[in-house]
Amino acid sequence: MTFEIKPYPELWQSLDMDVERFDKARLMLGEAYEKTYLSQQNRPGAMAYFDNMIAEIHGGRIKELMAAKAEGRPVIGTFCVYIPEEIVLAAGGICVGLCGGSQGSVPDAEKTLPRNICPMVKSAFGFKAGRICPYFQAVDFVYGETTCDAKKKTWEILDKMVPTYVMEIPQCKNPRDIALWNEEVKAFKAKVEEVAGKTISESDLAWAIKTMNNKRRALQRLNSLRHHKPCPISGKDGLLIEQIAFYDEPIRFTEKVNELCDELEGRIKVGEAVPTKNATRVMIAGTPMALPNWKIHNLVEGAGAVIVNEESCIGTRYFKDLIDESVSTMNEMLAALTDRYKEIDCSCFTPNNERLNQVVKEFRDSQAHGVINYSLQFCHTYNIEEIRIREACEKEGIPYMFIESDYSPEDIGQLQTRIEAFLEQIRD
Ligand code: BJ8
Repeated sequence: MTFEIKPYPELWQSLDMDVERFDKARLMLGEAYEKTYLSQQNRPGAMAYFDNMIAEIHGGRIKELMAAKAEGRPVIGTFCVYIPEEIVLAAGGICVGLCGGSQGSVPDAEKTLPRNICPMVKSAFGFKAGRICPYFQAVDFVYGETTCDAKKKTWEILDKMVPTYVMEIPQCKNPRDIALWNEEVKAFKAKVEEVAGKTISESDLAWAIKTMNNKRRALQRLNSLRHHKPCPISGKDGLLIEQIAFYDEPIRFTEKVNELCDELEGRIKVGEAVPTKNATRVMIAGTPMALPNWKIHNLVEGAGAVIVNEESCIGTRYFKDLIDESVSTMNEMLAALTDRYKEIDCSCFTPNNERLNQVVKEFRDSQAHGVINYSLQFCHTYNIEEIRIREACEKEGIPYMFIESDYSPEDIGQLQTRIEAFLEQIRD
């Protein structure tokens, strides 16, 4: 049976979308999904839930968002894992990730933005400019951040189309920077409370912290199962779940990830492997791969290897750290949030030595044969940090390869050749 992303033209019309164009994009995404995902052999049965999430990505989940809005619960779009979702959840709201991973919306952005900036920023902006993303149409407002230049200047332009607020994320982690950040977290809470028409209580926030910690624990569990040799699930499926984490309802998502983990534990007991017992194992490090950016995973796994870890914000940077649940006053909890979020080792910080150690640690934990460090084109901070990641890998004797790419298919042939040569070199 052919996979289909379900059409909801009336819903899209009510969201003021370009329905005709979006419907074409829906068909293309469905085809790409079928080709990339449903062609895989020996997938865990519990992936059916995540397949259905994709089938309903432009309908079922949007209806849930609209139902929440009808109850007065805010829906807030974000672009970075530094924005504390716990606060949105505590106010009864929903947080959705709006990072763009599609080439289809880039030309819409290039009508306004410069061409030589990050494709993730262009793709996200293009979704709004072209009215071709129901999530963008559904949000009450978006909350950007000052992580990189491309993002922070784009917010000024995006604000003309959707109310855009900005959290100032410092670029260093000295005590005065953390104090500023803590103030920004408080300001975010005030904004969310204003929109929700509700004051967040201590018990609301404690519940949200627990809920998000549970979600992160489930993702940590999945990640450590992927580290098992042989690996019980493909990297494409692992990445898909990490991408869906930014759209799905957190409690349901946690349950479904844990169900999948139960199944994977069963697979490990009987030695079931994806794709094969001796598959070459690759770890990815670098910039996030937003839905539907499956380019590198497709190439690596298409060559018979398996990806066993993503050191990325759509990956371990999102879930490796938990929030201290032992504190109980509002100020303590906000400080605990700031404390946990500052552990995210994005390349926008200087210095960012923690990331060097983290890449080496994840390489060892995941029992990978080599690291592919991936940066989106024009991402200056990750591109320059590549030098130090390469040096750290060389020092530890870790086989290493760097890829800079965008969302277009133009470099696929060249990347395939390079990836195959790398896999050949690191094979057991
Ligand atoms: S914490 S990685 S989600 S900023 S790739 S848009 S940095 S030019 S995505 Fe990111 Fe937050 Fe950091 Fe993570 Fe700019 Fe680079 Fe593009 Fe980027």
